[in-house]
Amino acid sequence: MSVQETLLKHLGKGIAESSNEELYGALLQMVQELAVEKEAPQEKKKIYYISAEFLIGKLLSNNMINLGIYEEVREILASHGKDICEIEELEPEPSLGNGGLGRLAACFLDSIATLGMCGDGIGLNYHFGLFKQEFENGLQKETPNPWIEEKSWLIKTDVSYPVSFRGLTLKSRMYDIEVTGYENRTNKLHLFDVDSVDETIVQDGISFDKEDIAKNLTLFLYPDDSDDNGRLLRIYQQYFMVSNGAQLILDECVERGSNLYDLPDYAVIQINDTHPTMVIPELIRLLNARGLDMDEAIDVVSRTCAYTNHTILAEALEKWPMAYLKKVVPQLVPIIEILDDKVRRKYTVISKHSVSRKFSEEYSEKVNEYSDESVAIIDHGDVVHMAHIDIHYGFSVNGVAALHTEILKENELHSFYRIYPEKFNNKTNGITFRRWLLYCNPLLTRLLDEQIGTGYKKDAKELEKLLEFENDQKLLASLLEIKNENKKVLCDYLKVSQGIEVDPNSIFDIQIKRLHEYKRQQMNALYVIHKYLEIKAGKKPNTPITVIFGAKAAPAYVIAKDIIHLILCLQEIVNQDPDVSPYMKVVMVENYNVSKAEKLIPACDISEQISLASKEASGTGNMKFMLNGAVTLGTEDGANVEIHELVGDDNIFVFGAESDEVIKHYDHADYVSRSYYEKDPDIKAAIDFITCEKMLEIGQEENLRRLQNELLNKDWFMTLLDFKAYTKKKEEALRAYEDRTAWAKKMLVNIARAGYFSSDRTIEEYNRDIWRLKTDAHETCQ
Ligand code: 26Y
Repeated sequence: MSVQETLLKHLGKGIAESSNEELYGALLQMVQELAVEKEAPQEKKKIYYISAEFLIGKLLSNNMINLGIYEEVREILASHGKDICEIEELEPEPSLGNGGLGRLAACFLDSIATLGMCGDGIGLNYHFGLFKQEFENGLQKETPNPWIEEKSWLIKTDVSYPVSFRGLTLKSRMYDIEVTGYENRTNKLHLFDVDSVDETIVQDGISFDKEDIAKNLTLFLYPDDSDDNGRLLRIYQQYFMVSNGAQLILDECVERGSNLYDLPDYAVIQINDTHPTMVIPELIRLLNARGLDMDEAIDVVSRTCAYTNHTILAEALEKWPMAYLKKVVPQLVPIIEILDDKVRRKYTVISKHSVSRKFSEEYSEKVNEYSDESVAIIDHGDVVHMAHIDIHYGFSVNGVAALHTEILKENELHSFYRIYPEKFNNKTNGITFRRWLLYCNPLLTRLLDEQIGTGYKKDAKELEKLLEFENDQKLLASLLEIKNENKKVLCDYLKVSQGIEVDPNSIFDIQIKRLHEYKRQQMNALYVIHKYLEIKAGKKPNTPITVIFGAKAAPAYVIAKDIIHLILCLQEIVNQDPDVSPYMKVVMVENYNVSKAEKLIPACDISEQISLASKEASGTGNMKFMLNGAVTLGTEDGANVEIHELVGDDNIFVFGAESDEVIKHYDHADYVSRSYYEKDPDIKAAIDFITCEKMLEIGQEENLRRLQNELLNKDWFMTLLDFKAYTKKKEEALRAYEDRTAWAKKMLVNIARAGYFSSDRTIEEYNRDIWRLKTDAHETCQ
């Protein structure tokens, strides 16, 4: 049956006579059916990607692209007077993640299926995704963000497992979402839920009864990116996820022929940060129950699990007090104690005899330098260090960008690296080009198709073919034209959605990511103040600039919310000031999410990646911007370092202290922000402005004073250290923009070199070094 016939079958009436809602429903059903048809046989060995977050974003268009029917559907609809974009708008966005880590998991699922690998995701079916952000009186307000409707991507299965907590056993329910690969197989995202969850217990914004686990277990995605509160519920969620995951994995592997002793031949489990770490003791417990003794079970699990670290921020490394675990999952406690005991014994043996078959003499001395404590699982305060379980009892530990992995090896996890150098490896993050180029930037996609052919869609490295055209004036002009078109589309959207008018001929400078002090949105805000004061003093820029922010702050993260307040106040002051607004505008996009990113990224000229060096593990927004022809203004942090290497000095604007210097400041505790304020009149003026009369007139004094005080007396992420270098580099970038041809060349080089950041490359490396699935010689189980 043709696409048109199938669509009509689901509609039951003509396209022109159908409403957009009816068309959306029919398309969803049709795509669902086509996806199921592409489910492929299970292979012997399978990758299970287990993650508390899968920030999948809207799926309709993405799936149609992967199934190869997007263009056809668009044309059919258009021929009946229907606009596919309007239909897309009807889909609610599943925001089942906080930010980078969750979006990475979604990109990885796309690439795993696209590369034809047998692999599923395992997570939780949160009824409300990351809170919806509204601005009210210049402050962030959080409201629930429902996404599950009558017609949805969720397929209810009859798979169910018992999961026991202390004094409470719940029966789970598994829902599946089809994961379509680009012109390849369909895999699954398994999301676990409980039927008893009750959405009516949510009251007054996003608050609810934290005690009633049967009703609240999968109600909400945890809205903190790194701060912790409501900790017990988080343990309930994590255990529920991993216990279901472990039971599913064991059942599936047995069905494929495993006798459980050979589990590593059937499964590899990638643990996405420490949130799913309890899968290790849970699998050991389940294997014990199925007849393996403790040592056998530990050995099997250790050869099955691999761990990815996404942060070096101490406050984001999960540590659970033993008392909490005893309260929620007492059955895991004896196992964790055994895991800790084994680690401690090993080191006692080594330190007593200074010999070991595994370690050379010199090596074991090195181990002695580090007290047993730094690698212990349960510390003297009876707190369990989740990452330590992963590192001792997993076979692989990877960081997410070259610099990040080096910092893990040399600093954060150095004592582990001394013990297990062979476990450590880097896997620089990547993004799926299907969503972040083909879908979000059709104009650029079409230009690339015409210029270099379509091979880059399967082999992203082919984007380098573009380099041949570096001096092709016509192509350079087209790149500028496309950027301009995308900027116009964004202008229209900003006008309609937020009532803000922006000049499409201004320079679009964009910083979109979670709000966190280490990401330094406050530094960008200080730049806005600096520029405002300059324009007020008569120093007008040649080309106007539009500074765009988008960010959600964790509800309990006070300073982050103060920074949002500062930006919203600046938006008002700058945009209302007739002396300034012709030259500069500020936009804080409300409720930043995946769908908004898809609109913002293709329209960007300057990509702000300004974290304090050493703090951003990788970043993935930086890659999305580069791929869409934005030029990075950034520090030598995370994957920016690799972007710099790939594009060369001429095609990126790099500034600021490097990670070694930053780490030294922390080691010596010698950074004093106030001294920068006192030394430099520009810094002083910008900081003083935060609480000037004009600001206090429109803003909240408490918030503004608290933020100013933080910057002056603490500034833990060294905003003032880099402020001067930042403004200088930004001015350089703004000047460079004036030479349109030279700028277009920078755009071209960025697009051409972005191939490395395809998540297909990342996943191939995971498979080559960690998962070792057979991808061509099909070894199936039946
Ligand atoms: C412990 C809990 C509160 C928590 C919840 C979410 C801790 C961390 C997170 C999320 C972390 C995260 O998103 N990390 C980001 O991962 C990306 C993918 O690897 C990186 O690109 C990015 O630099 C890193 O901040």
